[in-house]
Amino acid sequence: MSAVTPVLLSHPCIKKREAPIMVPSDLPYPCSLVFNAGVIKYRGEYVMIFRNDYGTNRAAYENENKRFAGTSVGVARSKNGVDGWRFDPVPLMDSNDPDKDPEMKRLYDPRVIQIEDKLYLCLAMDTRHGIRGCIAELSEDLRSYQIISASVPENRNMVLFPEKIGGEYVRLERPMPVYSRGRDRFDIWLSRSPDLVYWGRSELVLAVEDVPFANDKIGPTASPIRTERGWLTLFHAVDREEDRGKNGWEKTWKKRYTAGLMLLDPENPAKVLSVYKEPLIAPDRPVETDEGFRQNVIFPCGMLLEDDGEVKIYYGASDTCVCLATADVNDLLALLP
Ligand code: BMA
Repeated sequence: MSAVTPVLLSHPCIKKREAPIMVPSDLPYPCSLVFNAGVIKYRGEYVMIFRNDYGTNRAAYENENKRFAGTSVGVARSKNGVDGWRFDPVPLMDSNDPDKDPEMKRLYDPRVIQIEDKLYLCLAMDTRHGIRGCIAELSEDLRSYQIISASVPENRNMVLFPEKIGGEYVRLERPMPVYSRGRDRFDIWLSRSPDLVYWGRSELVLAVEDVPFANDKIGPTASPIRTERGWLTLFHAVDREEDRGKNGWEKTWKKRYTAGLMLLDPENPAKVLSVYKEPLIAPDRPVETDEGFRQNVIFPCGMLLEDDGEVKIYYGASDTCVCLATADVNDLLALLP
């Protein structure tokens, strides 16, 4: 494993909102951690779909070995995408739902996107026989869903492009080839589909060894944004250090998660036009480095382009709360010559 820089900072064009925009005590039902949220603009408001791990707290976790009782995926809506979140009264999906398929253990890390007039949610699905990446179609009121496609294990971190490209649906994804690549040497791939159900013509997009600030694995984060130069695309990057020790609730947490930036070809998004060689967003504030369940983790699942050129990036901080960073789209593109 190659060494990476001990201290990593976000690029100065990234403006982080000082306080998290959602914390566990905001939810109307039990919540230990709220994080990794996708966001879209839908029917005149912002809709956030977030992950909630519930059923323990730091003291019970550390002193009584009390683990999380479950994971749910919930929905909240806001007029401005920043505050005033109104929560749907019950989660959209819950790992303790008695009616769920017993093969499926839980769904998590939701990335929501609208394509034409339909809403879709990409999710990671833990099953008794491995982790599968799946796509669900959401009802118009966001109160129900139907899984329309699930990969074979091991795959997750799927994101859909917001429109068809060359007449096909396109997704980024992150298979986990442990057998042939060694532990956690994971890369970003792209697949295409005529109908969102059958996926194929898969191609490697970006490999972990192409990212200087990753020594472990990389993966997709949020649906890419179309710009005049191509698809503006975030990815997450992980570096592992064996002696990071205890930094969070667990006895040891060895990884750091940052976010990188790349530009993909507008017509053939399997082709990388440019990669920014440093992290765009790094865990560099106390809420990201010194507090929370898994410290030194920032994990974006949502990115939106506003009419005035502001890009909103929604990310989970320390697997504990939801934070918001913004940047000007032209400043981001300037990093990708
Ligand atoms: C990944 C996913 C994310 C999580 C991250 C850091 O493997 O499980 O949900 O944010 O690890 O713990």
